[in-house]
Amino acid sequence: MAPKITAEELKQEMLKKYPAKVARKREKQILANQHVGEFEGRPTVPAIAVNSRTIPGILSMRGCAYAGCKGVVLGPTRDIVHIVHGPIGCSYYAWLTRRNQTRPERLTDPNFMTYCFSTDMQEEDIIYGGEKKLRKAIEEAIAIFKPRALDIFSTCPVGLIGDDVHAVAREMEAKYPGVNIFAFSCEGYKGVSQSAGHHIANNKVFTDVVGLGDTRKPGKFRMNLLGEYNIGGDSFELERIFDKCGLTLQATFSGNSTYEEFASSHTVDLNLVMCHRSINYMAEMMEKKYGIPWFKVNFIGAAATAKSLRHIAAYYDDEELTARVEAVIAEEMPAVEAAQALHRPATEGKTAVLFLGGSRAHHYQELFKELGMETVSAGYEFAHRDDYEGRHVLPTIKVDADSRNIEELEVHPDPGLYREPLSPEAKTALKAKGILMNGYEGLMPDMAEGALIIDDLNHHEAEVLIDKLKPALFCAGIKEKYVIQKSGVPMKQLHNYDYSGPYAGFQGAVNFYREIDRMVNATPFTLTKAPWQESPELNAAYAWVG
Ligand code: CFM
Repeated sequence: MAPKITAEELKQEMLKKYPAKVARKREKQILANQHVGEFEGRPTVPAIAVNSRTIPGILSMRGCAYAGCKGVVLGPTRDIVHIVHGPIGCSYYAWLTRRNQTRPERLTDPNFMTYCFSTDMQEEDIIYGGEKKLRKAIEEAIAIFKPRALDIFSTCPVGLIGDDVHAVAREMEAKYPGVNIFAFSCEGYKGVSQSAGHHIANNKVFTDVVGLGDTRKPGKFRMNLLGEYNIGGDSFELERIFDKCGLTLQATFSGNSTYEEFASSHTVDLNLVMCHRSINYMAEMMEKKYGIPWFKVNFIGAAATAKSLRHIAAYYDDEELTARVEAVIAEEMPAVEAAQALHRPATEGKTAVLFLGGSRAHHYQELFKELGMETVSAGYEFAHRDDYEGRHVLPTIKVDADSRNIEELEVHPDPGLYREPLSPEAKTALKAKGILMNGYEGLMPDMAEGALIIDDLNHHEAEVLIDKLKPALFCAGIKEKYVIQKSGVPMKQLHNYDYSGPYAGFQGAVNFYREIDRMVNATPFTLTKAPWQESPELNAAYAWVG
């Protein structure tokens, strides 16, 4: 049954426990969704205050800039040696925990994914400097692994003591001219969340890798997929679909990717953007330098996958491609529809709440819609206003000191490689086909009015949500998982998929339906009782033994 409490009452319930100053800040970060106007045929929504510092002492779900740079954007690339300059914990706790899978073509192809490279900084290095140790680590890694490329990630202490990782990278590159060596100033504290790390990663990969290669994969329709990280095998499913459709995937940033694919990624005719938050910078910079157009896609949800494929076919405007895409959709959909028919009666009408990084709280609503489930509350850990409200609000976003901290690269057209971008008329024609070039419509316009939107959800607010909304399913990450389950609510990890997946594309949708049916209809946590709930007479009392 639908909860009786309104979004506004729920918000007040969350705020009432806070000291006045905290409540004043959170008040602007929690909103009852409303459609207040219209912009180009889509609802507009109220402005939400996001991408600002978490209040100290609050149990946030966020990660750090190092996580966004090393873990998220570069982590899934298999043949770059990723050296973490810092204490071992920063590396160890990021070691294979994100489930970004990879599949080298041949067994002999380099794959460093399972390794953990760290300079293991000690107190001594903090006091006397860590550059010497970093040089040694690079020499050792090159001697053993002979990589084409090697990158260095700065953790917090590196910035605090002033090690110059870029100077070390230059020096080492001079010593090993065959290896591309570059470094990231992605110290954990560099931004308010991992979002800063995405931007830092995009910048460096753009300046130091993209454009250096010329290994073009053959095909008539050549594209990159930006912002797909192959969690639980998602990229494998998308590669399967693209192959069937006759589309050439030159590079994915960065699921199942290689250095050479990044280096030659400027040779495509189209960029598809999946996760807007983590990679929009790359799409923008490639458009400015090479004239490569981009549009947003979503391959989470069978209907969304079909729609995105049709957009690609419509973009290329090729009869043969269009026919092939339609044939693939027709071939894939019966299995999806059969799975829907099987699971939907058991999931219909149930509710979900989604709190994830910067794009999945939106994308996954597609799959829940296909199960007849409603997303009653959602939000991001670190998204910006454009991800919530749509990119048309970009000119109104105030750049604060924390964001100014991250370099905004000045990019100019490449004199030899820049090709004429789409004309405004061509863009208008594409828009008529439903393709919004350089656009992203955002999470809130897509959600029902009255849904509660919460940025940077914390532990206290999650408890209120569970207590008052009693959702059938809570989707978040590992830090939240067990607390939520102990409250009797099934909890689905949508960062790492709970050791399952893929969930993207057509076969992924079938996997997801089965998993969600199982979870929302078997809730052991609501059936078991803790000993003190079953036998209240077991009350203990303090005793003083003198
Ligand atoms: Fe993009 Fe991601 Fe996400 Fe993200 Fe992430 Fe992730 Fe995520 Mo975890 S790149 S913003 S920094 S879709 S690791 S694959 S699941 S928080 S919603």
